[in-house]
Amino acid sequence: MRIDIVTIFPEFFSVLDVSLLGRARQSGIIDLGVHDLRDYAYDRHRTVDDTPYGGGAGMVMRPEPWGDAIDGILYASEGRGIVDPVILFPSPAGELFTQSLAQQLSTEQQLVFGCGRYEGIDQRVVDYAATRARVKLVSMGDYVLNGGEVATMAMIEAIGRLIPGVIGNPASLVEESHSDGLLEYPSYTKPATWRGLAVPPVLMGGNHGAIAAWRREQQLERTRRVRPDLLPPE
Ligand code: JEK
Repeated sequence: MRIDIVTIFPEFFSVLDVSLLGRARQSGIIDLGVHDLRDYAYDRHRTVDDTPYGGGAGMVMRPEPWGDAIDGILYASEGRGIVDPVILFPSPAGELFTQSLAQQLSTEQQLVFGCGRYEGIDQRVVDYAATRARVKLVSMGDYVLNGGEVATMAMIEAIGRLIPGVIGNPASLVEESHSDGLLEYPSYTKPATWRGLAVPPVLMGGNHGAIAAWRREQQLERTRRVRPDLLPPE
């Protein structure tokens, strides 16, 4: 998968060199390009923001650098033989980013993330991008961040680990896909007793039916308690 990121904070994404995604990049499964929006600015001060038409607090990102950055990325994609890229704009006004969306996006050839800052990006950038590619506004959740970078990082991690060959143990993904959308059960490892706290005896007994039933009950209890919205109605 090819991933492009447009941002005024390109250094932010240096952490993608390490860990799981770092190995996926070295092995060629993920090809990452990080683009500094200021390289596409029109003035020597490399300005990317301006005051909002109609008034209001804060600044809005001007469309011109965005248009040129997007054009450049899509032109390079054509050269790479990429057919139908998806452009994602993290936004508090976007559709909620879910595991289901992560799964859908993990099968795409190319994802382009447009990371806004300030109060966001001139709407015409999104409208223009939609004339050139499939475009989605996506939100990490109902809280306000300072920009799209942290959301992009989380989305890349969630999507990246679903790409075959990226995650070390594919059995974990198989187990996840059978979890019925409930919260996970609690996990334990050695030692059997730690600071007076024992591992639940059922897990020490080797009765696989009893273990499966216990884990299921833990999942249901947890989900009822903290995330009843995840349970099917009735
Ligand atoms: C992209 C800029 C910052 C801050 C004004 C007024 C109510 C806020 C934009 N889940 C998520 N939360 N926040 C983001 C996100 C934030 C961003 C940008 C994503 C670009 N900002 C900012 C204040 C406001 N709004 C009405 C909400 C707008 C995000 C994601 N993904």
